Amino acid sequence: MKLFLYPGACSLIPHIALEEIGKPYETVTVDFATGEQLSPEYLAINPKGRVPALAVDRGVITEIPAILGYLALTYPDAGLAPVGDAFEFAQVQSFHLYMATTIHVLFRQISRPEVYADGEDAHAALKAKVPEMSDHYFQYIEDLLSDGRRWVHGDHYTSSDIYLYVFASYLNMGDRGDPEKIPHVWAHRSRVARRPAVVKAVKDEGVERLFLHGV
Ligand SMILES: N[C@@H](CCC(=O)N[C@@H](CS)C(=O)NCC(=O)O)C(=O)O
Repeated sequence: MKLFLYPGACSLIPHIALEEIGKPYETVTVDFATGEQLSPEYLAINPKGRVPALAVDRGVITEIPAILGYLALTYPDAGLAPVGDAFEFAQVQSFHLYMATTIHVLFRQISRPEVYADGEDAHAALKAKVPEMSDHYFQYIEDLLSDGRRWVHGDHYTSSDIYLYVFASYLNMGDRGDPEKIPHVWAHRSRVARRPAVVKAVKDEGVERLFLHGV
């Protein structure tokens, strides 16, 4: 397996999942600084011009929820999702999609405001709205964790925990929501950060400052 990533980007989620699985894989850095994600070579791999992309024996998989679902089904022994129970598996997919379609899309208003509107004033307005909506979207997860559960879905660590950990860590950037409003999410982040697979992937990407800060 070959994972196309950019250090510290959302591609860290499948990178951690691959570490948890423990099977051989390699990583390829797509250099956003030079716009490599839009190069003809990379667009031939992922025509969407984004990371992550996971190349496997049968082709390329894009979209984090799809990659995580593939890994969970292909390596059931890693326990990244309850693949033997359709209802519980749907809960994991539901959480992945919540992260992908709400929080991830919201944070893109900061990293890529130009895809939503033109002009400096519009970009400033898009960015200014993020902290309020981030607090709102994270509150749903805070409520979920406030019954004292250790992991997102209860007693078992799954890929949902990886997804949450990465996006909660982005709050360290200081421009997108208040960690103090979500103490259960923040404690959960520290639990995930103690896992050897997480530390390994974060260190391999050289992004300790954002992802291991304050854990
Ligand atoms: N829906 C996609 C989103 C992927 C995405 O937005 N990736 C960002 C990095 S976090 C990216 O490649 N950005 C490059 C760009 O927008 O040019 C997924 O879940 O995989």
